[in-house]
Amino acid sequence: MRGLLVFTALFVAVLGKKTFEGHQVFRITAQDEAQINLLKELAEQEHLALDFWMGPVHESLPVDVLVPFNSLQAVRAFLAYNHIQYSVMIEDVQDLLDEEQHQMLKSRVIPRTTDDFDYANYHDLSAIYSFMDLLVADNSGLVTKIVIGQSYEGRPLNVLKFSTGANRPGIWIDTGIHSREWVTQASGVWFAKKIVTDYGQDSILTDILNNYDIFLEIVTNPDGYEYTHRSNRMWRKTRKPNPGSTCVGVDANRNWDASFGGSGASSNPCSDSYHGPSAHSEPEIKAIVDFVKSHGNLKTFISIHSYSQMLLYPHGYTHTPAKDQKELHELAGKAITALQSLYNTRYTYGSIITTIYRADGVTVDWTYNQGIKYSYTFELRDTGRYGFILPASQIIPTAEETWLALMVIMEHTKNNPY
Ligand code: 0X9
Ligand code: ZN
Repeated sequence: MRGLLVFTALFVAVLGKKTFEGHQVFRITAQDEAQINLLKELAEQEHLALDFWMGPVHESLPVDVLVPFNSLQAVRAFLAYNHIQYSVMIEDVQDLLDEEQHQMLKSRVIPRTTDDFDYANYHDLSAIYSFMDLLVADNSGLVTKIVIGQSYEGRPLNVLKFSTGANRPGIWIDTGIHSREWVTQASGVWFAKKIVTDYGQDSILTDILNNYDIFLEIVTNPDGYEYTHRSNRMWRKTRKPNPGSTCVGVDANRNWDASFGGSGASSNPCSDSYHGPSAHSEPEIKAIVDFVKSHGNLKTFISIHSYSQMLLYPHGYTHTPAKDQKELHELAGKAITALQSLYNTRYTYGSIITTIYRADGVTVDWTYNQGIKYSYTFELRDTGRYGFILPASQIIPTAEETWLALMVIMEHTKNNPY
């Protein structure tokens, strides 16, 4: 196993991008807990190198899994033998990735202003960082770029600050903490442009920005994001090596000091939900922790993921309701109603543990426990047809509808000071 991992790592390092020819994504529908347990056993077969995009957790949620070409026969046989139902969601993952690359090559013109930027396409890290600089240059009275730290590989952790006055309470939004969730970074870019366009035009946003600063970290995991472009499109974690293991990276959404190390995370460095050696071990997370503490007056914290179409609030680690559960639940309902009004995209909502699955050490549990009442996390489009490989044609609709939900939460924040 170790030999295989070393070989794969060398392969990527020497020959470039990992390919997914003939790899498929299965959607598995377990009928009962026994089948869920069988799927958990399947997940532990490390030699199959399965990438569970969703689950397995409980019967009510489908299990999506990326199956490498060389493991297809074994997985099909296992499912058939155990009478577990499934369908093939993605016939050939590489076909989708080729199409995604084809779309990206179409917009290789370098924009000179943020009006020329191709919002309907995915972009690499340098293009997004250039976008931030253009936005600041064009809107210097409203936007500044602050660097809250450095990634493990030394990249700046850039945050856009939208502000119209000193000493305001803050609203935080982050996208891309999981690097492969590309529609989130792309939506973050669109939000940034939307804010500068609507300030002074839209009365509600203007009112929000006349009373609150908005902080937007678009590429929260820049090392991972660069890696998804250069080496492995399916990379989720940070890129810090794990001493004593050939596996790299920590799940940045399990690394927070809120029930750190609990059962909704993995202690295996090779797992995609590895919590890391200690809470806030990842520089990308420590930078946000330091920022939140030194700011001291954030009222809202929204961490954006994909996919599943969910709006979630604390907790991830316990069924004990958050003390603001009623208000958080009602507000989430209003936010998803607004979201749905645009393109009829349907979301579910509730606490993390009841709506998706138990997850320990997640961002918004930490921020909520810090006293940031309006702590939410989104899972954007879709519900699994394309999963993390959402076609670029859906970026703008996704961002537009999500913005309506964000506005509901931000306006509620403004109208309910605490
Ligand atoms: O496993 C996760 O971290 C989240 N799902 S994802 O596919 N985006 O990785 C779910 C955990 C709870 N949700 C959030 N805190 N966003
Ligand atoms: Zn995620």
